Amino acid sequence: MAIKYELIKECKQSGARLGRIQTPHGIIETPIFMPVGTQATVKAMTPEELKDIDAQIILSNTYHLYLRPGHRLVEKAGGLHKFMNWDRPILTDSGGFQVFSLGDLRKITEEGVEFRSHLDGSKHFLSPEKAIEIENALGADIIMAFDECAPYPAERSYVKNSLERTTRWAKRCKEAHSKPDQQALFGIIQGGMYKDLREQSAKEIIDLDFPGYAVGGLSVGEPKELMYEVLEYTTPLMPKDKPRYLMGVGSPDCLIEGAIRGIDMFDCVLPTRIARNGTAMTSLGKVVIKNAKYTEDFSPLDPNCSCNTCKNYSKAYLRHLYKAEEILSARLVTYHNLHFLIELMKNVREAIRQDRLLDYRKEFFEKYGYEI
Ligand code: PRF
Ligand code: ZN
Repeated sequence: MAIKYELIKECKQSGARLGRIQTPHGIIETPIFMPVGTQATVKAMTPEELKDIDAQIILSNTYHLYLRPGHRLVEKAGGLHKFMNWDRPILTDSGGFQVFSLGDLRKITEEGVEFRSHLDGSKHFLSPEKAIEIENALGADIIMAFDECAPYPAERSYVKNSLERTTRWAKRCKEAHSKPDQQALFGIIQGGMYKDLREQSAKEIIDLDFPGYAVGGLSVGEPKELMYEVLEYTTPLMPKDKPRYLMGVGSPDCLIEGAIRGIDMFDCVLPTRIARNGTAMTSLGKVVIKNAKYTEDFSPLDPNCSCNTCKNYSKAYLRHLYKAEEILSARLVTYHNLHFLIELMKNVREAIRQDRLLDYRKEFFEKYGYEI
């Protein structure tokens, strides 16, 4: 077994869990937020900086690394950890989600997905076997099965076919996986917004017996309340002794609401993406740094933040960097946003330890507002 999950305690106020995942590259404390490093880099951050802010695990992507620089090159470098100089845990997504997002550029069959590269238009084929071959070569600690994420909204019949194919693909992924003692392969539950289809998918995927399970197919454009409702009936179907990962979710409110509903792992491009557009997540809500009201505001982005950016730089300076299109703007705001989410999850873990996550949610939202 590549990983070991230990459930430390459950919150008495909510469904949240405090846990620990042991991986070949160290321990992850859960609930955790995983910064996204699609192209073997968390945009604008060095691995040294990621360590400064206590990032415990990062996510990378099969689809992108397969197209460029190629998984065999990464393998020659000694694997993804060595290639990018990150010696802590890594999770790779299978590429399914990215390929399905290509729209007209792809064709789905039972065998897999034919698609054209977003880089040069060249033709490729990704199947469960191919995705696992790539993930085995990249060498992440946790690897994801090749699934199909149905769009929202979608007809029941479409979602049913798609989740049943996801089960058949999950089985093929498991059979293709050549390093189960070094890399933990997680299964992905689909089923859209249909309760009985989530139940069917959960049963079929859990019957295949993976070391961890993800909830896929959420945060695809549905209202947040609907996502919370789906989580409310899906997480109780999942085994207590395995980690639970909610894919592609990372706004501060969704992290808290997800943890309350028993999710242990989250990832999202949101904090890094909006940082490059000059938006900071703070304890008092969003700060859009280009706003004229910050022209002469010499206070930090977040008065309650202890990060390097907030210790040393003012909103007026960050606004100037952004307006002047200086790359330091992206670096300093990304550093702050990731620090903010990592601190938020530390607070969530402490609140679970003290059986007061619902109280913590209330305190958080009183300051933060409800806008992101
Ligand atoms: N499947 C995979 N990756 C994903 C998703 C999914 O459903 C999502 C859905 N929000 C994000 N990333 N493989
Ligand atoms: Zn800060």
